[in-house]
Amino acid sequence: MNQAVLDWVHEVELLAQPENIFWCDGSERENEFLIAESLKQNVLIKLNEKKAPRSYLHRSNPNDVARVEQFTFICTPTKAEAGPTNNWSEPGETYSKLRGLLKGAMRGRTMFVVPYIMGPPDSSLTKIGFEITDSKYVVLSMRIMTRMGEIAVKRLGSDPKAEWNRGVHSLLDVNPERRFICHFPQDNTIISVGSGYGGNVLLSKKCLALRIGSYLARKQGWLAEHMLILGVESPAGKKHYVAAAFPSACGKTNFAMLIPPKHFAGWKVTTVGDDIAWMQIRDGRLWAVNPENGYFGVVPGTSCKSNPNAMKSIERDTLYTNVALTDDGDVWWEGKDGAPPKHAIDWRGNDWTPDSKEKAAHPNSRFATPMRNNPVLDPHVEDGKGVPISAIIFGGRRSDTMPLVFQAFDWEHGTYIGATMASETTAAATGAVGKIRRDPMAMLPFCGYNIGDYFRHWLETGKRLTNPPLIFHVNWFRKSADGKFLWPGFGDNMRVLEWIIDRCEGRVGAHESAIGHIPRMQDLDLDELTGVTPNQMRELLNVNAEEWQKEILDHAKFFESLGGVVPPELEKQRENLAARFKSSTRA
Ligand code: GTP
Ligand code: SPV
Ligand code: MN
Repeated sequence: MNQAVLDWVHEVELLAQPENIFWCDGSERENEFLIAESLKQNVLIKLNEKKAPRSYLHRSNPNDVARVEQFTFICTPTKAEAGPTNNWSEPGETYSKLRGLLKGAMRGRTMFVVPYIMGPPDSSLTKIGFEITDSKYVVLSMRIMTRMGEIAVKRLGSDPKAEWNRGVHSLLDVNPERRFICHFPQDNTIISVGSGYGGNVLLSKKCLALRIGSYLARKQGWLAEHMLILGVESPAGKKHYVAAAFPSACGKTNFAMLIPPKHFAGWKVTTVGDDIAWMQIRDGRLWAVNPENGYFGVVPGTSCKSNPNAMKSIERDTLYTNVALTDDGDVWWEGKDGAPPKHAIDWRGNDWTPDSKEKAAHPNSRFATPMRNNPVLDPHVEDGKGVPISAIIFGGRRSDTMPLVFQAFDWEHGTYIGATMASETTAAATGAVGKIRRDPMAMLPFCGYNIGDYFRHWLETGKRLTNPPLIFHVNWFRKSADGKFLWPGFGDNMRVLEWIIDRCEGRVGAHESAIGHIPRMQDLDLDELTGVTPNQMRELLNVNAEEWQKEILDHAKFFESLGGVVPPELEKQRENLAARFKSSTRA
């Protein structure tokens, strides 16, 4: 074992004083042992082996069911480096505070050391991490979500100067008052205490792959993004890859596993990743890898109708968190196929019937499942050089203003569209749900440095691309006056994806509007689309000048709220946008 790792583990051991240390090797035997222990200690409930083979249910503390953005900190030497969108705290003081909290925190408990890599084994972007944790649930989840064990130890080797991420996690007493998720980008270090849930504690994911990842990406000239990656093959056999940034719980997993409607016979969508993309420039193009090895997906709403590929992926080997347990040992959630069970145990562990006021599954209940279970896994998912990206798509939940789809005029305009995107908030983070907030590139909670520098990094990246992806914006969530979704979404999103691919191939038309290129009705394949009237379709594609006046004002307010860090190119983009509206109303 690398001496630097040994020294660090020893240091944490002296501080947290665990009863013993368990070095994880990622083997099957180890997995069986940890599951058996977790069952004994009620960390896991075994599900009915016939209905959900090798699958388990975990219930988190009801005070601990989502990411906590208010307790997430970027600890850079200066506040300016963290920028206006991050909580900042001074590194020295923060280390002291965390040391105080970790002192003796693992007494009488086992301290696990989890070695893992993020990225395909032969990618130049791949990163090594070690996570120390006192949670078996975290170890079992990391085993699904990352390439865990020996592979990381071998890759690190014995060089004491080799780069690797130090992650320390302790549950403490799972108390929101002692819950802190702290990142030290300069030290490649993460310390997370007081939570046992998802993005707060699976340190590989949002903490390393996005917050530390984005910091490293800027330094090293690549992009770490909150994006799915999918492959789409036409009946003629031509394949494109696209990456899409939608905020948390806004449809990435669903889009990445899309099954085209019957009318699109011969089209095929394959998944490279469902949450995170690491992209680098080669031959003037962007190439993307998925650093993860599994999916940590939203459960409610997942059904054979909405996402059959996700249903197949979670048929077995799945670790569920905060769903309901049926009397026959199966899992249930709101939106699952079939009638609700007459009785179940809800996510809190209480009796539940269809008459209950409470939800059976928590709105942010999740599955963790290995990506190899995905029936449409892309064949290039392990390819270290990644897949070439033809289009980047931004999108969010907007009940008004944003049309179904539009295309940016160029990279700089696309960067502006990403920088000003907004969405209604969801249950993936604690706090109000359904409130509109600006969420640049879906990275608001995940950009590990100053957002102004992040925008600049996007603009710079564009200049280095001779064959840049085209940039689009989509909105699956526009609503009619009576509050219903206008667009059926899910598989029918293929109709929009086809237009996007055809734009990349330069073989379909569009109308040039003030906000970008928008398909005319005849540019979209709407054959056999049910439930959308021509009027609704017009509403979906409509750019309402009044709504956009408000939107542009809100962009200005947002940029202003960032306190002068926004690059002038993007301010100019807003002025151009406003000017295009003026000239189009004059015309
Ligand atoms: P994170 O894992 O939090 O990053 O979320 P995600 O972006 O992967 O979102 P996901 O695909 O899990 O979808 C979240 C919710 O949005 C689920 O309840 C879906 O059913 C719903 N959803 C996804 N796609 C669509 C769509 O096209 N239309 C509508 N109306 N709902 C959708
Ligand atoms: C998200 O919130 O974007 C997620 C879930 O993917 S979590 O891993 O909890 O951050
Ligand atoms: Mn996510």
